[in-house]
Amino acid sequence: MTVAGAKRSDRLLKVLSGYQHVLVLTHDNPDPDAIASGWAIVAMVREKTSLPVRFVAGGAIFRAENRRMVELLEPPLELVDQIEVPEGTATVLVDASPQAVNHLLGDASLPTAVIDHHQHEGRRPRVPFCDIRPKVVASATIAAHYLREQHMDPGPALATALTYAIRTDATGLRGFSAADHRAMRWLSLRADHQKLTDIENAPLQPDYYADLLLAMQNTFVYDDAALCFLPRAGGSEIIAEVADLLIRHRDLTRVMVGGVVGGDLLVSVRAKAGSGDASDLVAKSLKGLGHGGGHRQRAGGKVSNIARGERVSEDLQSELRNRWLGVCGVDAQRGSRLVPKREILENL
Ligand SMILES: [Mn+2]
Repeated sequence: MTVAGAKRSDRLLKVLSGYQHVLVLTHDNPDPDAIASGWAIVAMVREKTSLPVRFVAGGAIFRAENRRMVELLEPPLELVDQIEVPEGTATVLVDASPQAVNHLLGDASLPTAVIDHHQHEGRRPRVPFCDIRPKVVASATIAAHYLREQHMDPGPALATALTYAIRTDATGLRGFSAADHRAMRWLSLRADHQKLTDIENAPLQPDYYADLLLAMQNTFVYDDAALCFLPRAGGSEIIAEVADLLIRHRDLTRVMVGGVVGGDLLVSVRAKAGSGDASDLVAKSLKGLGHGGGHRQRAGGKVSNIARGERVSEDLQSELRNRWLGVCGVDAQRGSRLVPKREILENL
């Protein structure tokens, strides 16, 4: 079904035209990039075909900025617990890998189309349409490119979502590609910059400060690597957020943050450019225990059904600590606290 020389978005639309329904899916607990890029695909399908289309993801949205984004921009996303895929439905997986287990399709069935920018293990998925570009910082860059190819006006809400997606997904990544710059320039003229500012300054829940305090108190430093197990995590996003904050530490080059959400241990790993591959570090740390993947500088993973309680057991903590120090090539040692509160107070 390949149309030689055609634009990629034309090829996608051609593939979809062989179906009666379109289901756009993205990863669980969708982040701005997942929301915006899926939305753009929905908008394109709506404008260019007469096919009924739905946009779904599992999980929930916790991060204050992302909730504000959804409130202000109203993406056509439905959060659901499970999906039914009726006969004749094309499934379009956006901002996620078919091999990953962090989406509603799981690894049980292959989608019709994949649009993504994560590093994929092994061979490209054998699907009718596949556009994987690990060199762009966000799936939103690919989606914005499709809209331009189709001469579509995204409108201020979608343009704002795509802009916010690229800004947030670029956090900690080195190297905006030429395509990312082009997308940002195009989107910037169309985005609502007041709304963008409102999203970035979303009101924070009182709990957020408690989560942050607990995170700082539970972060241990081992040479230039850090490890933090959150005693509690309201959602997956606080884990990622703490990892993003820690990796900005001048002297740290690799960090791992873990927390229990819904009975699963979720981890976020960050590596500074030139200090190893985060997706590799997380995959090796969780080998045999769970799954992990992502980008060179930002990655995540999951160990399913670890405990009934909110905390990670001491045994699992020490196992992961040993593995983490091992993959980071750091000698086994007692960690020092990131924030040695007593010393700080004594030195006042
Ligand atoms: Mn993304």
